[in-house]
Amino acid sequence: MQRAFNLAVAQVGGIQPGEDRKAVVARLISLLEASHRRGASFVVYPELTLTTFFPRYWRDDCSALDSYFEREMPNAEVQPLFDRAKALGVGFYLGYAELTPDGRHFNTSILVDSTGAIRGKYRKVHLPGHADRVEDVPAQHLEKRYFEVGDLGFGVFEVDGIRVGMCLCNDRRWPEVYRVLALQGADLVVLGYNTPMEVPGWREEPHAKMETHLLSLRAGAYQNAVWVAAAGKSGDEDGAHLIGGSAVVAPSGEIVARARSEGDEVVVADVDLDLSEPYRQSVFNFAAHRRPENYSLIVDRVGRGDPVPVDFS
Ligand code: CDV
Repeated sequence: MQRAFNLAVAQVGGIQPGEDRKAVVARLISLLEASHRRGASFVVYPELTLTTFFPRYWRDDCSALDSYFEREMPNAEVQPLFDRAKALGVGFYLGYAELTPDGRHFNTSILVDSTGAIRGKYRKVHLPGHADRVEDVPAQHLEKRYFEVGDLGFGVFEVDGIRVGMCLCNDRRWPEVYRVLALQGADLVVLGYNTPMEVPGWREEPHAKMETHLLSLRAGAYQNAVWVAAAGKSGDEDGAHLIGGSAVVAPSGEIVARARSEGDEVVVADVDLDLSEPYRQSVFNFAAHRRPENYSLIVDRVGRGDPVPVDFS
């Protein structure tokens, strides 16, 4: 890929429980083709793209949900997406539920280059929600029950000549994620999300759902001098409402492209990776200005605690 290229974010409208992989993959291919027609050489798909957002369902026996997981990638059902992308010379990011050969469950994403080769993998670290059943709510959010915390860290991968970092949904709200990726020279951070309006125990005004989503992307991009591209699963899913707002954000923190609907929609942005340079050479010149000796609390402490005494005598 050139330093300047067209980047597509493929927002996917709600996927209903009865919709099979074949139908979903057909939708993804049509979003891919629309992206390609608009000149895109890379497409970002959502988190858990291939099925409905199943962590909303309680099952006494977790293995009852194994049908929502992929045992290999690509597999026969997803192969047509890989084939079509390769034929068009388009790379992509895809989120899916991963079941490993030794029976581990992860919320995973991959980076695929324009030749169809998988160049990177990420397993979600910040799992939101809860592990126990919550009574009297329209939907559960059981990511802490159905997935293990990711064990691959935050990697940056070379994809068609550019450095790409990944994360998934709730990760986008944590500043440490972008900084760890930016410290490895990421030019672009890509992510997928499923953000339901109703999450048990999550108190936020309805208008703040979109605000905090976009704020997180913008802050991550600006404070780390990277491009950020985020694709959501959006709209109605089995009676639950997921926010839209799939977007591409420049290193200035400005949103340069954003979905208008809550359905299947391609958003294309004209990305120039070199627009990061002025920020990298001035305000966010990490080598010149960072003072990590003052940040040790970030890794030494997890939760909020008491102030650390300061000797100012
Ligand atoms: N899938 C997610 O990680 N969703 C979370 C919330 C809404 C539970 C998010 O941060 O969007």
